[in-house]
Amino acid sequence: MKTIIITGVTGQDGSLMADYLLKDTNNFVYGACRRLSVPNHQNIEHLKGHERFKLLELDLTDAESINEAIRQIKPDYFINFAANSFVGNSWKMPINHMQTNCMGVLYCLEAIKNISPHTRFYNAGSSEQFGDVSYSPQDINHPFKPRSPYGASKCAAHHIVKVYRESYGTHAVQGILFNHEGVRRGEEFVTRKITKNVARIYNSKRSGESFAPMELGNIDSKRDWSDAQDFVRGVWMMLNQDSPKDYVLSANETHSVREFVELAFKAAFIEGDWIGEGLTERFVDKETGKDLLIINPAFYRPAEVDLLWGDSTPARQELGWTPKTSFSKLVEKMVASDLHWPYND
Ligand code: NDP
Ligand code: GDR
Repeated sequence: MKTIIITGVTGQDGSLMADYLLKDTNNFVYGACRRLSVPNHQNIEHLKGHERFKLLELDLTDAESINEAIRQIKPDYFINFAANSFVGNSWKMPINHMQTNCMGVLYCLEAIKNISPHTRFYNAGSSEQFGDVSYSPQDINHPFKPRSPYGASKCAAHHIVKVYRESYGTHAVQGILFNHEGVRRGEEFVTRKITKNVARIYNSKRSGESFAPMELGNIDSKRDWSDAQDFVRGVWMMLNQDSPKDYVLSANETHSVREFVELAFKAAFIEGDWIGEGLTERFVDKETGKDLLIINPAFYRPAEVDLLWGDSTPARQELGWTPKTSFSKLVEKMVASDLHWPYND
């Protein structure tokens, strides 16, 4: 039986990875999460009591808790999905981002090197490392040009993973993953914020109540969005190569926030028109003439990554990884979930 520690198991990717790995009866999953006064375990509630799933207390900023977990379990795999993952927050808490997303990774690598060198390590890299991009689509060779403290913390982690691999032979891989979403996505991220707001507005319209428009920042930035369920499969494939190699995972297409908004309202049978420009631009309901969306400059970032567009050809060719969910299906699935509508993939 393979033993696997997953950090960040309460989050989107960690909980999906736990679900994915527990389908195989040969895996035992330790879900690592930190102590919170009010636990937020909704993504893993269904796993409690599972005979091959156990919770483990671990804080990525506390080296000793990582050492202790690795000392006790000596896992076959250590999948690190824990991070302060919200880019927008990273200007407000840059030190926390560096401590969690970079120092935390170093603590894991040190523990594996010293206590359990056979453990295979995955670290969650990000397309934010490419930042102010030089060319499109971005592949694994694209230079790192981060635009946020979050992006910088992920670049630093990337370099230290490579150093441990080359210096100590640690079986450590790092996926550079473009944006991936789903029904467990945190509500601050733009996709989920949009689908939650679309559901709220739909329900208000249906019951004849007035509604406030949703408020977004830069609707012209472009992202390469995929389904997180497709990505956890790809991560597991990366970890099971004979020798470690980093890969990009992406849909290989890019869409603006504006397009996501249009598709999300369409999925709830609400049609709108864009009116105005810049900070006064609005998305207006064709049926009622009311504002569905307005721009709020508070949601702009001090520095923006305008365009991300990935090239995951090597992962597709060498690992045999193929994503299953299209962009439009992803939007429909997220809207249906927030509306509590049935949805078949
Ligand atoms: P989430 O924000 O959904 O989950 C992050 C997890 O990290 C949560 O479980 C959180 O726990 C945990 N965490 C945060 N700080 C600590 C800490 N100090 N100690 C222990 N656990 C901690 O992120 P995702 O699942 O979306 O992303 C997973 C990883 O992939 C992250 O590293 C992210 O940066 C990276 N990534 C994500 C992409 C995406 O599009 N989703 C794209 C590229 C990279 P708690 O519940 O206690 O807050
Ligand atoms: P991102 O995701 O920064 O790409 O990081 P996010 O959904 O936060 O932003 C995407 C784009 O939307 C624009 N935007 C807004 N974003 C938020 N959150 N809220 C708004 O109101 C809003 N209005 C416009 C942003 O400016 C941005 O351009 C995600 C995270 O999962 C990271 O952890 C991961 O590494 C990267 O994806 C790849």
